[in-house]
Amino acid sequence: MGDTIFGKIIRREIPADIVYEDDDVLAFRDLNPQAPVHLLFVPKKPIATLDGATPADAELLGKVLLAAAAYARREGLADQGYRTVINCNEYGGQTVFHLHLHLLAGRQMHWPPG
Ligand code: DGP
Repeated sequence: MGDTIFGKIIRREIPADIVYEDDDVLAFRDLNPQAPVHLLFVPKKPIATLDGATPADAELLGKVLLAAAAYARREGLADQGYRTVINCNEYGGQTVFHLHLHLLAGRQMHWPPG
């Protein structure tokens, strides 16, 4: 799997509204928000899909999840609550093949998702 738009954002080749960064994780606002807060947390290492993740990625995936949870707590989103989503491949609705965690907040979520 080649480079993606998220690789370009990570390398600052194209702009994004970045809200968080550490050595392993970048987070920025989704271009097409589905909630008042809609962020994407991405590992800087380009894993294409969750299906392509390996045990060697366990720590990194944990860092992505914990970065999102810490952000939500810091920004006061955790008490009301929020949703995290990882879409995988075609039926999962994945369109960008650089693994990313959606963080959606600021409105009531519904179940099941579409
Ligand atoms: P997914 O469908 O799970 O692969 O989610 C991809 C998301 O990425 C989708 O919600 C729209 C967002 N997106 C696509 N291109 C860009 C971009 O160039 N910049 C930003 N910030 N978000 C993008």
